[in-house]
Amino acid sequence: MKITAARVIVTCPGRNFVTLKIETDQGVYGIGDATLNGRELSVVSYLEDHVIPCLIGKDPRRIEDIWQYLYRGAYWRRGPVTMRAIAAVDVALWDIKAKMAGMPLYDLLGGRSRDGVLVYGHANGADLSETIDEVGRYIDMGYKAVRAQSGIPGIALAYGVGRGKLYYEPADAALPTETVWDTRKYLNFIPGLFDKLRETYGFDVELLHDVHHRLTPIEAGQLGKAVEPHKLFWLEDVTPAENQEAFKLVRQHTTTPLAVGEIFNTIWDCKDLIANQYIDFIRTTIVGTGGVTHLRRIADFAAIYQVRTGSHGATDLSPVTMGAALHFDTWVPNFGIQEYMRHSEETDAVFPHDYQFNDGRLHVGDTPGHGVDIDETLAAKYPYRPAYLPVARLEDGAMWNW
Ligand code: EZ4
Ligand code: CO
Repeated sequence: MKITAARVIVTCPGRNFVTLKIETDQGVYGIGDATLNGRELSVVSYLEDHVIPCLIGKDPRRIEDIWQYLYRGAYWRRGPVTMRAIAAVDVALWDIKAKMAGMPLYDLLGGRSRDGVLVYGHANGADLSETIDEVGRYIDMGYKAVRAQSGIPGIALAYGVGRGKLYYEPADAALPTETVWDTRKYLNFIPGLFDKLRETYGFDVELLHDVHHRLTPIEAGQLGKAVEPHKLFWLEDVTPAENQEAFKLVRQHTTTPLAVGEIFNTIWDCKDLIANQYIDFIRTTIVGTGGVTHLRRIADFAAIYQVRTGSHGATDLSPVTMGAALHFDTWVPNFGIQEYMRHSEETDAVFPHDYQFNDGRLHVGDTPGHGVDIDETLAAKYPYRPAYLPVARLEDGAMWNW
């Protein structure tokens, strides 16, 4: 069996997506997601100029060998561009293999571990009372877990509060939007938000919150301690994680569960976080971390330390990643939760898929492969549009982490 062709499809049904389609001499094709929010075209070039020429003629059944070829063979390892390109190839090859086997991907991975995949939705409001209402709206839709982000008094354009609600999108401008950050105002506000949320909705619903890399380790320890009574499912990205040891300090000060990893690219980015049990949930995802082949390695490693998965699932990951992730989640023994930001109707139409939301969980279908396709005719109607994530500055103008 041979790979005969591979093509990159760029489409913007409301936001940009990069998709790789691999074709074979048996007529079976597979698709993989290569979207890198705000840096899309760099992955297009990496695939078209440097990966696809190496794929033609290779046996698509040799997924592991092709993964190692692209990882070791580049000489230059890791990084968001490289690992997304590898992920796109890997997911397309798993799609092909599962189609050839006539199995849904989860079956090929080892079979079903659970009936459905627990997901959390994004509730966000401009202020405290709107955020309380939005969380209620998600509970009414059947969600068992909700992430709460709120506008902060005195902070213009706080993280996680977009113009939309159900379809909120952070990459919102042709050049990065400037936002301002103030740690003191944030820390003064957040415990009160969760007081009110627990007072209103009780303790049965799981609540989550994303700090989005804004705090120092000791500030993160303070916040974790302050929200301990609110029993969060997790506090996410409390501090930047380039220095994995930074989490040791956070961990020493709080029992609030910690999640990190949506911007990680390989197992090496989380090796110490996991082995030292500094975290509870690893948020690496299929598209960001070299596909199913590498995410499986991370999950198995994490299982030894009772760290569970909590894969990134924002709208900048296409439905192709969501489909593959749901198969992964259906199989992976140490599953925790899956993030689920709903794609727009335009996006869902470009990427027909068989997963469905029902009663707080997503359920994969039994279509052979990962169950997601691309409608190329429709995709062609939405040309690429530059869109960037915002940047953040402190009040004195100095750059901070967005
Ligand atoms: O801001 O994926 O937990 N989810 C997140 C995301 C990120 C976006 C950035 O592109 O932090 O919403
Ligand atoms: Co996040």
